[in-house]
Amino acid sequence: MNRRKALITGINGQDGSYLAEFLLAKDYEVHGIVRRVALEDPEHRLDRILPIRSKLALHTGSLESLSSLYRIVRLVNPDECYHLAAQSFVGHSFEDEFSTLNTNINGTHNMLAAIRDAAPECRFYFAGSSEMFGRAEEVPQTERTRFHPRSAYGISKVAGFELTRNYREGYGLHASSGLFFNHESPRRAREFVTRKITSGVAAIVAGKQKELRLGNLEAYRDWGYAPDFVEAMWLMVNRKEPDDFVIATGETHSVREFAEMAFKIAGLNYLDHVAMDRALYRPAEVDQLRGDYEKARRQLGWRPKTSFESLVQLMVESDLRAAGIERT
Ligand code: G4F
Repeated sequence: MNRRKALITGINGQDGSYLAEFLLAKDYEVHGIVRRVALEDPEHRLDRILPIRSKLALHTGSLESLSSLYRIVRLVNPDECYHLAAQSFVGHSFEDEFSTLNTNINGTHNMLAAIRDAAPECRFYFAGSSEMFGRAEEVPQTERTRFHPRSAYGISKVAGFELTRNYREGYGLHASSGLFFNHESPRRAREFVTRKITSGVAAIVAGKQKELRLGNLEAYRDWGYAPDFVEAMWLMVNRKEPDDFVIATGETHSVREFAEMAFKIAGLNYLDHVAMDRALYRPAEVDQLRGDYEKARRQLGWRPKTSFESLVQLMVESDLRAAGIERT
């Protein structure tokens, strides 16, 4: 039997790399779209997929270019497409609203149009975000909670979500969106607060850094473990009917709690090292996110497997190891 073919945008991101490993383990033929500059500098730009690179088929293309995406989709003729690529750092979206909106909205639109025209039987997954709820009017947030995004990033994800829904309803595409709450791992980029904290802890233990400057410590997030979450993408795509699902842990913790626990795991008191920096506050903050994954539990049989404590621990330990600190 022919192997099923999956095409992933953002394959070298945290989620893309875990998803590629997940699909390879299921014997998929895995294709990824990367920028040309990434192939020229794979050690740095393809770092997360270097161990599996020989098992992947990589294609150069740009989300901004419908024709390049159309060409790749026609060539690969995938059974499943996971659209994960985006400008995903909310903080940066305040500095450059225009490129965030352009890349994220047009990128999603171009992918959907390429699939519709070149491979209409291909099943499509869109990486939606809990940032779409923004100043949420209810806690926990469900698939029925109204969107009130608080950043260009959140707005771009609402637009991508609506485009995906419209291609499903208008053109009959098997297109689903995951409303993913924050999901972290040792592969998280250091600009996001969890990894900034755990890599900061390791640098402090290694004596390379004295303090860690953070912004709003009172923001609450529903933090899960990325490898648990990518499985939900696959479950959605392989469901008979396309639909949208909240994927979350159902627990919420503050940035302060994350920092306190991360420092404690390394035997330190966060109060001795964390400095608050007003410059790191966002012009509009999302104060509290907590997702209700009941629909995913009932209809996909999905549930998170990794607790908040285990997540913080595995991230701290990974950064300590990377800093050359062996613990007993
Ligand atoms: O780690 P963050 O930058 O993640 P954020 O903004 O919640 O977004 C992440 O999760 C979304 C899912 O809901 C994704 F869609 C999105 O792509 C991304 O992966 O910030 C978390 C919180 C914020 O409230 C921020 O204000 O941490 C607060 N924070 C406090 N100090 C900080 C810092 N965030 C960062 N990045 N750096 C700080 O120093």
